[in-house]
Amino acid sequence: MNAKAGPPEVRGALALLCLSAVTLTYVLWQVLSPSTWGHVRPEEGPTTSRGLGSSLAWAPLEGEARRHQQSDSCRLVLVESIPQDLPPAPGSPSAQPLAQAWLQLLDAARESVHVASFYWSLTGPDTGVNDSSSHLGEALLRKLQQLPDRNISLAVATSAPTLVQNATDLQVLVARGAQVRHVPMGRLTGGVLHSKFWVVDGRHIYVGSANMDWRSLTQVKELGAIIYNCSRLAQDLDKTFQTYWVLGAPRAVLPKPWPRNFSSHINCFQPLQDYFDGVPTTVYFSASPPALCPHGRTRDLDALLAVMGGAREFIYASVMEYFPTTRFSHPARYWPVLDTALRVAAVSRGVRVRLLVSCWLNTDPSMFPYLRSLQALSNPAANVSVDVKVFIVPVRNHSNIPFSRVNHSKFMVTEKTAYIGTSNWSEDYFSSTSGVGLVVSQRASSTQPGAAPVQGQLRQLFERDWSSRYAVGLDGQAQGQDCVWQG
Ligand SMILES: *[C@@H]1O[C@H](CO)[C@@H](O)[C@H](O)[C@H]1NC(C)=O
Ligand SMILES: *[C@@H]1O[C@H](CO)[C@@H](O)[C@H](O)[C@H]1NC(C)=O
Ligand SMILES: *[C@@H]1O[C@H](CO)[C@@H](O)[C@H](O)[C@H]1NC(C)=O
Ligand SMILES: *[C@@H]1O[C@H](CO)[C@@H](O)[C@H](O)[C@H]1NC(C)=O
Ligand SMILES: *[C@@H]1O[C@H](CO)[C@@H](O)[C@H](O)[C@H]1NC(C)=O
Ligand SMILES: *[C@@H]1O[C@H](CO)[C@@H](O)[C@H](O)[C@H]1NC(C)=O
Ligand SMILES: *[C@@H]1O[C@H](CO)[C@@H](O)[C@H](O)[C@H]1NC(C)=O
Ligand SMILES: *[C@@H]1O[C@H](CO)[C@@H](O)[C@H](O)[C@H]1NC(C)=O
Ligand SMILES: CC(=O)N[C@H]1CO[C@H](CO)[C@@H](O)[C@@H]1O
Repeated sequence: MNAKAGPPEVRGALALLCLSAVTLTYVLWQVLSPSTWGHVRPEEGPTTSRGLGSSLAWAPLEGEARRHQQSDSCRLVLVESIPQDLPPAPGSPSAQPLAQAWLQLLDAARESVHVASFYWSLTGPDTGVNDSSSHLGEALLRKLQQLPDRNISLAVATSAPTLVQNATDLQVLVARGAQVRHVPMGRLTGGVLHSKFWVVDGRHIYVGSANMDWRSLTQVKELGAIIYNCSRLAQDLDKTFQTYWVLGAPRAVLPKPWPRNFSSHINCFQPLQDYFDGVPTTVYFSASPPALCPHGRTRDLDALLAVMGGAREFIYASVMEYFPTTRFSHPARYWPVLDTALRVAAVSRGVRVRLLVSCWLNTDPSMFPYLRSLQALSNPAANVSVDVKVFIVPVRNHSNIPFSRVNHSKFMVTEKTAYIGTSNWSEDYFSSTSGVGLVVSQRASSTQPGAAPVQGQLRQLFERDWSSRYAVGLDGQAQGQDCVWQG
């Protein structure tokens, strides 16, 4: 299957989305240079990933060529973590448990595992916590340690400086033969490496909100996707991994421009078109910040604007925090790009907007005026439908575990498209912090009536959360001072 095999009507719809994003971006925010929106060049010849370091076992060119010819049959599965003692209502939809999916993915590995993660903290002692809920993280670390014994190379890109001082995971893995690079994003772009994804054997992918942290498996609400047997997409995402790898080398500088072999041919304008489990699918990966977007790579912010701009019925978004400002520069600068796109959708196109924002012990109360401002737009009489709720994960008897009991998910769904990302919604996450976004759209299949398109599945998960007892309106108990669940 190749890019031309996809259904033309889906391709047309996506191109339109890109165009509306261009218009929005252009009009709204002059900082975003429209020059990257040019059409990508046709195939630039076979690319290889051999630059990853000669000692790494990587498929030789012939192997890659063979894999390209092999007909892939991509399969996408949504995965999630639900914090312990927070059972969803009986009969409510759920995705595959993340821990199970990660362990299976490592079992399936044959040649190589590439992992990008903000930080690592897979064991209880790393965090100074003795709690039985860390056992899944510890099992995952053991399986990662076994990879070199199975003749599978393990390459890790993580943020420098190290966030969790006492974590020993990476030393343990290096001792077993893993290659680790610490990417000094602070020096390079003023941000952090915040991406979270895996590329396995250049053919399977994980992407989502979870870091390599045991709490992501049992104490934090996370959402992600695994795509199996999809080498063209996996090799495209691996190019983003390669950008981190290059920047993690000693004394690395930001290439300007990036060499041509980092260019992407799969993007907003030319998404991959394929049948996923028989379902016609268009899909691409975005990246941030712009400095880490080689030619042809759609910027994460543009991807979000394209998805919002394409919505005609609804936009449901679940994010950890929502600030139409910068977060890390002082004084904060107003940055209304995403906020405006939501307002435009609601007012100009009558799109139903729902925003679910996490509220936890560390939530900055200065977020609430912005949420109330968005909510204030709601006017049913004029068909303007905007609703904001905050999601509070009850701490229950888990107060011994720091930085947990929070919804960390970052996703958005419209009637057309699902977006799964790694960025908080404030300016810094798009200007200096590295992240990736998965943008995917499926058409209900006439031959496989049982298979719900991914945007339908994600909508169900959103609606489950939106209507759960832990999601409360802004006029409810959460006034911004108190994100502790009272119920
Ligand atoms: C591109 O080529 C350079 C030099 O050979 C190499 O270091 C780099 O890893 C390559 N990039 C990709 C994405 O393969
Ligand atoms: C290990 O992997 C490399 C590269 O994939 C391969 O050439 C070699 O034969 C493998 N060794 C074993 C013992 O399987
Ligand atoms: C990290 O290690 C130091 C020294 O061993 C210790 O004092 C500190 O409590 C540890 N921190 C955590 C979070 O475990
Ligand atoms: C952890 O807790 C268990 C029981 O809660 C206890 O048996 C064990 O000794 C503790 N381990 C450490 C290292 O404190
Ligand atoms: C991937 O494809 C192989 C055959 O090429 C198949 O055996 C395997 O089950 C597929 N994996 C998944 C998870 O679909
Ligand atoms: C996102 O925002 C929260 C605050 O709500 C912050 O603690 C976190 O570090 C940010 N980035 C991540 C990891 O999502
Ligand atoms: C609101 O939408 C309904 C149904 O689409 C329509 O009948 C009605 O005229 C609209 N009202 C306004 C004020 O636009
Ligand atoms: C927390 O409560 C659950 C039941 O709600 C119980 O099974 C578990 O043992 C408790 N954990 C601790 C550390 O008290
Ligand atoms: C914002 C968000 O995703 N909230 C969810 C957090 O986790 C619980 C448990 O699954 C859900 O019910 C919430 O809706």
